[in-house]
Amino acid sequence: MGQSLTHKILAAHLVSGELTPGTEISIRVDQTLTQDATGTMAYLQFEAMSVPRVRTKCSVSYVDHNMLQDGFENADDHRYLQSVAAKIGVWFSRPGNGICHQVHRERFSVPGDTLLGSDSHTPTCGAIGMIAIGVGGLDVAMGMAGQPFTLPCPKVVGVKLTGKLQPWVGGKDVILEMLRRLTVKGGVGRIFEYYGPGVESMPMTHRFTITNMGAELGATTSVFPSDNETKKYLEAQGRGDAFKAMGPDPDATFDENVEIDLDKLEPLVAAPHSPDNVKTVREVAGKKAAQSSIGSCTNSSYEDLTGAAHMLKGRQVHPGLSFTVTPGSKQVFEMIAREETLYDLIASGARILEASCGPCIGNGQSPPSGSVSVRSFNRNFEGRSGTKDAQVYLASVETCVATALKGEITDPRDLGIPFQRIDAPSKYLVNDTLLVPPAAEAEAKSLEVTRGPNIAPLPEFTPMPDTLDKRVLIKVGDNISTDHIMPAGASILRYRSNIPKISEFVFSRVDPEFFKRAKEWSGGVIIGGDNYGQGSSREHAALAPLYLGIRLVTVRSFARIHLANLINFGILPSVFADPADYEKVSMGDELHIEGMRSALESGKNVTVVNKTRNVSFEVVPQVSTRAAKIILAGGLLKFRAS
Ligand code: MIC
Ligand code: SF4
Repeated sequence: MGQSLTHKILAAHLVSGELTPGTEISIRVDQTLTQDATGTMAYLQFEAMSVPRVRTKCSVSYVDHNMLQDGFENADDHRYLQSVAAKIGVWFSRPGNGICHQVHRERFSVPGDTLLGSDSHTPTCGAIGMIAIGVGGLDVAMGMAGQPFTLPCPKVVGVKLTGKLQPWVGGKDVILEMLRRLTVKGGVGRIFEYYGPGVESMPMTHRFTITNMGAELGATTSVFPSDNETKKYLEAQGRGDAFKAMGPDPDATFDENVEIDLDKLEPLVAAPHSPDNVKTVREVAGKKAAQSSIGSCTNSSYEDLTGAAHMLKGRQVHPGLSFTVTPGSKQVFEMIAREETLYDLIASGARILEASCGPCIGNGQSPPSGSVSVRSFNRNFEGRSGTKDAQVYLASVETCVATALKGEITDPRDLGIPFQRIDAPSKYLVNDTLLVPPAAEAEAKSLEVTRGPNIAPLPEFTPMPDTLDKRVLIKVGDNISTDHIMPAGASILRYRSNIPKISEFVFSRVDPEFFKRAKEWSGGVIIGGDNYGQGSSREHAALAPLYLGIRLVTVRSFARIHLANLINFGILPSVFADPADYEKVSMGDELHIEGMRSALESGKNVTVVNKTRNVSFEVVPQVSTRAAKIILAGGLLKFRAS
């Protein structure tokens, strides 16, 4: 029986376990990446391990999220990150060099390698034939320290692409079609492996968009074969020697199968407030829009921006709408500047932002109240844009431009502009001046790490208690994202290296009284629905609740990265044994739980007594034997030290 590419790469990196879905495996980590919003924690944790230098083939620290610098906090974090990177053997991508996933694919991606990144869109590099997984900062810190990465072995879903991308249809529409069919939880515990005749003709820029936004399916990662397109891409980056042809065996079989006929796809959008609320553009066309934005790690490549400029050349952005363009990297920015593409964008009325995450993470460019914003980004959770009642639609670059020209949501096919496919350049402009190599080992020893006053020490980690007497602090519904739990945006992101301070904002956009209650009640229990914790990799969504005294989260089901983060910091993730028991608890109920430790030791369920309602129910810890030990110890750092 033939092997999938996924199994080939996993098998080559397997340290323990077998490739049987659901069982625990550990894999060797070749590369890591961090970004500044999660990186400060990751490096503080790495420092806490007392390992002098990273033990990976290549580790890179990016600054791309917290770039506003309205106050000392971001700048201090950047300085800390640069100084610690030099010392411990990590490349440093300076502010201005671009979004981690865009730069990593350009300068560091290697077919067949594994990559762990403290950002949920790390799977972007899967387009080049890597197994690239988004995880919390602590897992990256462990990877940098040379520890294998442990995960439940995912199922492999073969996604057969047939046909060819039609004019005005691209990678964004492919992944939106996947989201339409499978939903934001359809990918949990799965790796999506793309193959088939439709792949051969698909340019890299579209592949990167698909693997990037596979994160929105909740998937472990997504992967494409490394083929002739990959070779051309790496050669155009001046890195042809990194190429290695890799793909599934011709008779490979998969655990599950999906097939998409590219000939039949049409322009799609994800309507508010979820990436899986997918409709055709024509279904929502005509809605007045106040903003259209191109950018983010999903769609801000050279080809994306050149295509946008081609559509905009000699035309004007609609006067009722603000149009922003954020290049994905310095490379993209330099190339469009050199080729006057930038001129066409500016002349049309576009507002050009620096190469960073920017509006995607709510750092500026919030749309007006109640307005429609159409974005080439990957997430449209309520309030993420910084405007709670904004209606954010996710779409391809072409749909964003069509909307910018018309001032209302517009299918690019209805614009009357001739379609021009933008070919990948045979040479990208390579200028790595903002990429700083680590200091040599001998020199590194004497280097000082610079810490600003915003960097607070990590919270204290204590073993799991046996008995919990706590109240239900909050009860939430399905698909709660980490943006709900631990919001981002300009006013909060600055505290990413200060857990006591950032904990004041936990659930603040869902329930402004949450922090006050958590303080008054000395913590409590969180109750949730399905797919709890979807979205980002930010471990602050576990660390800050821990700091507030939360040791138990009970929901109907979890998203992958958040589940791992809860375990890493010693919070017990559990699901209702009977999902209907969700109805047996309300906010404020007093709960009594005994025997947490023995339940974890024996792998048994935990009984929760709801004293307020005089009922009890069982919850099932979502832990492997190893995870149970981590929680008992009070988190991964404690477990490792013991
Ligand atoms: C996001 O897109 O939500 C982020 C901001 O990139 C996060 C990381 C973070 O919260 O720092 C992610 O995707 O993991
Ligand atoms: Fe940055 Fe947005 Fe990509 Fe997250 S999704 S890494 S915030 S561009």
